[in-house]
Amino acid sequence: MNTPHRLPDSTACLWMLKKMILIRRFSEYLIPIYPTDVLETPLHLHIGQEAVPVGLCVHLTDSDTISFSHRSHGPALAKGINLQSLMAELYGKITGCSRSRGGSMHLVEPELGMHGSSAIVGGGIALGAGMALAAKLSNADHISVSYFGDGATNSGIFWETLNFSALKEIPLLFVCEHNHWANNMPAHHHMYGDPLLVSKVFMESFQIDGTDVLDVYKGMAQAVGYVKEMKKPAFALCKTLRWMTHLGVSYDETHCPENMRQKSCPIQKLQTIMMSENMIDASGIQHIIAEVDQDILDADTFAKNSPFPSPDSLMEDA
Ligand SMILES: Cc1ncc(C[n+]2csc(CCOP(=O)(O)OP(=O)(O)O)c2C)c(N)n1
Repeated sequence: MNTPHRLPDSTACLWMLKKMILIRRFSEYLIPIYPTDVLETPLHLHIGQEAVPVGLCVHLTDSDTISFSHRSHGPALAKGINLQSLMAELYGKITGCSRSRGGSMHLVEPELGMHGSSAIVGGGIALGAGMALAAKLSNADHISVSYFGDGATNSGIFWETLNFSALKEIPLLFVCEHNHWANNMPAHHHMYGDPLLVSKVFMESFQIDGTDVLDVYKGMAQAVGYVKEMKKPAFALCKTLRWMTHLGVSYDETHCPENMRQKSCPIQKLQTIMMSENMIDASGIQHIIAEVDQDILDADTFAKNSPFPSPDSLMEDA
């Protein structure tokens, strides 16, 4: 946990608090909707894991690119995806960010560096590397982020991309959101040791407490700063907890019961520190929640009122 004198300024703290609340409230909003089957997509929620994408994205510019995986809402919202086009995509509407073709696992917003992701575990890692290579070849200043879960570290593409990016010195930040589970398989069943031990052979590596947004803020400042300055790859391992079952909207009471969730809640941790530093009070927090909830309601109305794609458009983009 950061000591107060290392706190980011109040603008950064407020930004991070708002983004984490947005990811949390957006996810919670979907919980009762999902079982009614009006959403045309599976859902992999980010509840409890908000600190990782938020503590990362606070350091990224709109030009920095990012690829992520099936668990996409956290990084997409942290990077700034339009809430209405995200909601419409979940409803399978033509106004969705992928024009209804992608669903939750394929969120795009090119203007903000989200050019595409992959639901194939590990697939997004290579997309991130491609974007980093493009940045290098065009002498651009921006960097690329490959954002993935611990389950992706046993895929061949992970190792290939570590090797390729170190060899070619591309500006790529690997961010492993290590929530200890790949579907229903615990990490020690599919992972030999800790990916950080191995990544250190290839590149500069950072270990981060992914349940504490201030630790993510600090670690990512170093990791992002390194990639931007050295124009070389780096690796950030963020250990966090998966509060939900792998898929869907149930809390994983077996592996992450209520007391564990309370102790590890990244939003509670930041709120407590900000309140003790007089950066915000209880009514300020309520105000943020009310604003965020209104935005979510507006997005829901927009999505519901949007049309489905017409059958004639089936082969468009094919
Ligand atoms: C190549 C491939 N194998 C299997 C799957 C099925 N699958 C979807 S998500 C998942 C677990 C991924 O775990 P992790 O990468 O740790 O991400 P998390 O769900 O924990 O965020 C699996 C096995 C898939 N989509 N792609």
